Amino acid sequence: KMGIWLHGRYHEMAPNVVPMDYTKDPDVKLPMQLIINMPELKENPFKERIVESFSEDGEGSLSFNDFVDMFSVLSEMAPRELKAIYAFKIYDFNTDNFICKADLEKTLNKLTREELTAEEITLVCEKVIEEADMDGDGKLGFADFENMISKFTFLGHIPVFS
Ligand SMILES: [Ca+2]
Ligand SMILES: [Ca+2]
Repeated sequence: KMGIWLHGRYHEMAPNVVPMDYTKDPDVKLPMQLIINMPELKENPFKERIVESFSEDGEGSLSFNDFVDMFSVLSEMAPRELKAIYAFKIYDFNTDNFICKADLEKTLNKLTREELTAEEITLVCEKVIEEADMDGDGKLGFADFENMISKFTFLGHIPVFS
């Protein structure tokens, strides 16, 4: 049922491009600009990163499959572990598979909607990395990241669809 509803949502963004019939697996992608203007995403401070993280071509365009994956992961029913994998991807702004201090600063700025000063952000990030970095390399791999969200639970909640 969700698939049909999602197809309707995908179709309505570009009715001239998205066919009604998906049985022939058409090669259609919609650009990020259309997706981030959906009511579910447009107020989300992570909207560009969310869409990029689900874009198989990495350019931010979403095929219908990518689009379905995005809604599945961001739904309330998605398993916690899967949400953690995508939160890691979304927070990894420079896509090097680590969360470094700069990634974490950007994340915190967005999570707090830029209500903290630059100094406060720096202090919090240093503290979080110090506490979560188990192998001591100064950045967070996925295991460190899971450690982080168990200690600092507010960082585990990507502000998902509003
Ligand atoms: Ca990174
Ligand atoms: Ca580490």
